[in-house]
Amino acid sequence: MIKTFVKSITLLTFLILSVSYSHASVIRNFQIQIAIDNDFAIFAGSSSGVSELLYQNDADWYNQVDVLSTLDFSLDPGEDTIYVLAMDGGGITGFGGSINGENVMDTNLDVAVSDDISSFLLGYNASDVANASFDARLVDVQSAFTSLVWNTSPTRSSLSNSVSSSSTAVVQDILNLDTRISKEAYIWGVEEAVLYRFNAPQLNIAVPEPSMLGVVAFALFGMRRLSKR
Ligand SMILES: [Ca+2]
Ligand SMILES: [Ca+2]
Repeated sequence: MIKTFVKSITLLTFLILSVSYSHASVIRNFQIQIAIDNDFAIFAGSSSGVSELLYQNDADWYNQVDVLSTLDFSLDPGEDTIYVLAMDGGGITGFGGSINGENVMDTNLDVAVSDDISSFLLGYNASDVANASFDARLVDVQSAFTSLVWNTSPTRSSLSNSVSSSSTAVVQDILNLDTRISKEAYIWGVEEAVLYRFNAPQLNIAVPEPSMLGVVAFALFGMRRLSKR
C-alpha cells in the first residue's frame, strides 16, 4: 500500500515537472506584418487541417500592420502550418507583407492558395469585409477545408509589372505603408475569400515538440500494462 503510494507520488512529481518543462519549451513567439485589401483572419494548423484561430483583423488595410506590430503569436504542439484567410470587399485585392521577418512573396516559399471559400463563411458580405468588420469563424473554415482545391502558383502583382493598373495601385499602397514589408502582393478574385497556406518552418517559426504530457501518459500506460503481466 505504502509502496504504491510512494510510487504514485513519484510519478505525479515527474508528471508535474514534465508538464512545466514542456510549457517552458513551447513559448516561441513570432511576429506578423501583413496588409490585406480588405480584411483577413489568420489560422494555424497542419497540412491536413486548421486547428486554431490566431488572429481576427478588425483594422482597415492602412492600419493593419500597426495593429499587428504590437502582437506576438505562437504555435501549439501539432501545428506547423500558417493559414491566412484573405477576404475582399470589392474593387481591387492585394496581400503583401512579412511573417516572422520573411517576405510572404519570397519565391523560395512553398505557398499555396485555395479556391474561393466565401460561400462557407457565415454571413459573408462585401460591405462588412470592405470595412474589415467581418469575423471569419474557425468552424466555417474547417468545414470548407475538406473540399478545398489548392493552387501552388498564387497570382502575383508587382510594381515592376503592369498586370493591371488596379492591382499595382494596391501594391503601391502596401509599399507606402511600411518599407519593411514586401513590394509585391498576391492578388485573387474580387469579393472572394481565399486561404493562403504557408509552411511554418520555412518562415523560421519554431514548431513545438509533441507535448511531454502525451509522452509521459504513453509511458505510464506502458508501465501499467507491464506491471499487470
Ligand atoms: Ca478590395
Ligand atoms: Ca474582420
